[in-house]
This record gives sequence, structure tokens and C-alpha cells, in this order.
Amino acid sequence: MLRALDLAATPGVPLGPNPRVGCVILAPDGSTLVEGFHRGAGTAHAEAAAIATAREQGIDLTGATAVVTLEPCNHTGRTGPCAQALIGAQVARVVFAQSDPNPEAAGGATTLRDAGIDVENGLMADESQAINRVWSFALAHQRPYVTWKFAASLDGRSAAADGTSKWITSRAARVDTHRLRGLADTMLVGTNTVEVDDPQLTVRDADDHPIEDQPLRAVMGMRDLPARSRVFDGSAGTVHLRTHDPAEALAQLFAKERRHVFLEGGPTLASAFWKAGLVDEVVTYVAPVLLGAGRNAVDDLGIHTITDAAHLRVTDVRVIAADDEDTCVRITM
Ligand code: AOF
Ligand code: ZN
Repeated sequence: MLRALDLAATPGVPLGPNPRVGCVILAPDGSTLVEGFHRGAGTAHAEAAAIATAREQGIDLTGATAVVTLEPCNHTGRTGPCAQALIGAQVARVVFAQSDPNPEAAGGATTLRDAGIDVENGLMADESQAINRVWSFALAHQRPYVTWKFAASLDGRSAAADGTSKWITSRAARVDTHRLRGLADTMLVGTNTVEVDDPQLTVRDADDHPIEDQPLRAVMGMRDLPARSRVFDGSAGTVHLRTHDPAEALAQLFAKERRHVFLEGGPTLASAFWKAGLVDEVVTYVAPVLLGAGRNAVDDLGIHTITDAAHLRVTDVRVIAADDEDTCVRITM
């Protein structure tokens, strides 16, 4: 299972809305016959990939044990049901980690047992959950996972008193932000941010080159967007969600198979998501800069007394620095 988890976590996969899944098929003596992992929506599932390799190489899987990080699927989605593929390959035993939280695909364990295959589940389920943290969350909640990112001065400002705001945080922090954007499948801002800041909202590398496979750019709000906005530059897909309601925006994105939203809007949009209870993770870059006045990085959250304060649990603190002048601190909560 450790090896299957390693395969599942192959860097750069999967692309699209699918989970990370690895599979190792063992001979009755415990030696490895064949391996497989999932590369993304529309391609073979991990088990199917392993079985296909076995077929190509003329390896007989009769009586073998398939070790999979996710319950084999029971449905025909973009590809066929893995439970049937395992039955067809005549494996004797299936050991899987995480049960499938996807109601459309679940049920493979029962199908396999009904076919007389020995099935064990739950082995290292937490580890599989962890590598599929965002995917599992999105399936369980039927909406995308939301990471809210903002940058602020030490005194919590996102712009100076006259409204100027370029580069409160360092270049190193911007590079780091692009890396985090690339881990999500959707960038989300409000119409106001597009009108005022005209961001491109793409993932670019340290030298500002665009990366292949860009996240979707989503802009929410009722107002029309200026046709010449940079979000319409064709460098990535763009959708305009005509709603002010965070839950509705997320429902529309989930229907478009989006699983991880990177919320980069201004304080108004962020506070709407916060008040709706739709922020799952906060990433903030705090720069060692004092502005003393100016726009607050975070809007009124409806908190009027200290006992109502929102307490977050810090999961990571990191110094982001290219050189001494460039230091800032990234806090993940
Ligand atoms: C994967 N890879 O290795 C396994 C998956 O639309 P489909 O056919 O790709 O089906 C996707 C669903 O299949 C997915 O949500 C999950 O529930 C199940 N198992 N999916 O992408 C895999 N084993
Ligand atoms: Zn499958």
C-alpha cells in the first residue's frame, strides 16, 4: 500500500477533477506483478492501467492480490468500471485504502465481494485521504474546496491611504503565490477586482512565463465586465458567474467539475465567503511593512466583540525570502 500511495502521488497528476489513485498487483508469493496509477480525467483508472500493462506484457493475474489506494469504481464514467475489470482479470483478493466518497462510483467493494473476491478495506485510509484532501472534501461537501489568499502589511492593510497598492509583498511571495495558484483548478475574483486591478489571473513561473494547463478564471458578480479586461486575453479559460451569492457561485463551479477554488478577490468578496462559512483554508502573506492607514485587507466580518473573534488554527508558517529585503511570512490556517 505504501508503494501504491507513492504511485498515486506521482507529481503533476492527475489533471482535472479526478482523485490520485495508485495500484500494485501482487502474485500469491507477494512479489509485484504490475503497477499502475491514474493520470487524469478521461485516462485509465489506476487498476485499469495496471491490468492493461499486465495484458500487454502477457502477465496472468489469476489469483493475484490488487492493492489500491481507493475503492475500485463500480460505474461507467469516462472509463469503464474497475470492479468488473478486476473480476475479469480473476484476481483473488482486493485490498483498498479509502472508500470512494463519490456516490456515482461507489459500491465496488460489494460488487467484488458478490463475485467471490476477498475484499479488505481501510488499510492506510488516512494517508489516501490526505493525498486526496481537496478531492475528498469536494465530493463530501458537493462543492469546491476554497482557499482564500490575501496579502497584507504588518498592520493588516492591503493598500496605502491614497489607494496605491502595488507590491506590498515581495517578488518571492508573488512567485510563491503562482505556485499555489497552480495547485488549484480555479481562480476566483469579483467583478470589482477585474474593473479596478485588471488582473490576468494566470499561473506564471518565476520568469513570468505562462504554465500549460491553466486554472479556470472565474469572475463573479452581476455587473458586465469590460471586454478588454485581461481575463479575456485568451491565455486561459474564463467564466463570468452572474451571482453575488458565494454558495451559488461554488455550485456553478462544482457543476463545471471544479474542485479547488483559489479565492483572490478583494475584501468584500472574501468577507462574503467568510460570512457564508465557505472558506476552508486561509493563506496569508504578511509583509514587514507598516502603512499606518489605508484599506483594510479584510472587511467587516460582523464581529463586534472579542468573544466572537474568529480563531484560526495555524497549520504552517514559512519565511518567504529571496534576499534580505524580500522577506515576508506566509501563514496557512
Ligand atoms: C479515477 N482514477 O484510478 C480511480 C477512480 O469519470 P471517470 O470514469 O474517470 O471516473 C471518475 C471516478 O472514478 C472518480 O471520481 C472516483 O470516484 C472513481 N475512481 N477515479 O479518476 C482512478 N480508481
Ligand atoms: Zn475505476
